[in-house]
Amino acid sequence: MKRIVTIQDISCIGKCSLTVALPIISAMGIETAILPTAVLSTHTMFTGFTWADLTNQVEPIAAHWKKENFHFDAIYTGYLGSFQQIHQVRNFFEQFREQGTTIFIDPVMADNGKLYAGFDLAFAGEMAKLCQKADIIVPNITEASFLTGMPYKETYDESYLKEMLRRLAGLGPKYAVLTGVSLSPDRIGILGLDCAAGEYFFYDTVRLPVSYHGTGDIFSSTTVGALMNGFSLPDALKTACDYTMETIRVTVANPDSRSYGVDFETTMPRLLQLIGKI
Ligand code: PXL
Repeated sequence: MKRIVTIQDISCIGKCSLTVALPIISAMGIETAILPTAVLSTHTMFTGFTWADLTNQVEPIAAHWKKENFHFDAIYTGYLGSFQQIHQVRNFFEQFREQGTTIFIDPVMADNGKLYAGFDLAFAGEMAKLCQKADIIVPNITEASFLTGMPYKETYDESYLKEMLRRLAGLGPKYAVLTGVSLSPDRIGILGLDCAAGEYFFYDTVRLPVSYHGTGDIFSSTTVGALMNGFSLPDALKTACDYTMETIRVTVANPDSRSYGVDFETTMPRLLQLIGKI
């Protein structure tokens, strides 16, 4: 069985980060080790959340794993809490990257034109440097604007997105993928670039006029799970778009759904169908 490790926070309630990555990637038949960077009572869109920083645990945990000779087929990073944690993640890559290890960075820090609470431009600059180490990066357009210094635009065309991807490629990853790309009001999807080949790939699906927290983490987790199941990157991204959209659709239709996240638990069987497990 393949094993990945995902490095991000635990938001105890809120259906994002590790409470999404662990069930989704495990359900896809991949052993999912976790390296929690912080424990929060909820994600940061609630007011009054608690925060216990685990920065001082990252290095001892990595050292123990090294001693036990654990190997990972992929390292997937999401929400990181500080500058220092970016440095720790860089060291982690150096310690655990082997031939064939996929390094997948979701540079979670911003959306809708704004940085999330607690992040600043210095953090974005450091995240941009970390992207050099990645096989795949999956920023949304806001994150990509902070990573590249390009102005954020609410309305844009394909040439803006392609320019953004070329600048992301300049950071040094093998593949850059823009998420949440919408080239017409009722469609949403991804535009990716194979940086060495200079080839773009695109996929989109129906867009519903709603927005939920944690959908980016569902998208990234599904992409990593599909890659580990042998899917090509474009096919893994297509699976992630379809599963995320289906989950949003089911959540909107459920009168009892929670406002703080989507019902990925309900749509898990659909995910297993999409990857051909059932
Ligand atoms: O879904 C991304 C995410 C992860 N973890 C925490 C967050 C967010 C987004 O705001 O607050 C703690």
